[in-house]
Amino acid sequence: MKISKFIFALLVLIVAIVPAFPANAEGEETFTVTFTSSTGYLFYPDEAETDDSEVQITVESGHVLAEEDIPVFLTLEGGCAKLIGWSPCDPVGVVVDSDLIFETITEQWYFPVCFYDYDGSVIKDYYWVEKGSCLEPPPDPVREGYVFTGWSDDGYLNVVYDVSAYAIYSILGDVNTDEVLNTGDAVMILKYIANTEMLDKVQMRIGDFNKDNEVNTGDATAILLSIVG
Ligand SMILES: [Ca+2]
Ligand SMILES: [Ca+2]
Repeated sequence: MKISKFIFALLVLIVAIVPAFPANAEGEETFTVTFTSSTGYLFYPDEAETDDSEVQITVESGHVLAEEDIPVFLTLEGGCAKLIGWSPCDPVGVVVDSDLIFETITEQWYFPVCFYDYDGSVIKDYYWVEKGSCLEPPPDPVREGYVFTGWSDDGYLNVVYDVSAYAIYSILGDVNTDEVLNTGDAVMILKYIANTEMLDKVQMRIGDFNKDNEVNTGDATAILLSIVG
């Protein structure tokens, strides 16, 4: 008697629980497939664009996920990510037999690139640049009493990280590059004129102290006068 009561109670319990399982109109089981992203929005093209970072679809058990089931990824405003896959796997072709969650795998695809002068002022800001871009640097900046010799970072030639390129200058006349204008510079120029010292291309520009487009005794003299004066 006790056993039949138990069985009856069990049947009541089963009847109470069974409708709680998700089922569609035909009585088939359904599951929820969730797509989520921490780096952008997800949406379906035929629906209004949203700012959701998570979307869900409900499908029948056994449904095979197809391209049209996968939401489109859009990087967050001001962001820089590109979708490169899904975790734990590519959803396309997956047979749904339980609730599933797919999360975007993204990588940075846009990078800020900015050229600055020695004082931190912006010379040219390219803002967000696509990975792998090769950019033109801005024209050589001009600084009184100095010679522009290049940029601190040449990452703009193949952008794969955030690039902050600062203008590098040498003191005009400082051919021995000891960061001070001194008699050593004048001596080096005189040795160059006497063919006993070589100057490279950058040193030639630095050594043209009087800016007559050549390195000559006038530069050595002007440097010495500048030191004395
Ligand atoms: Ca020097
Ligand atoms: Ca000169």
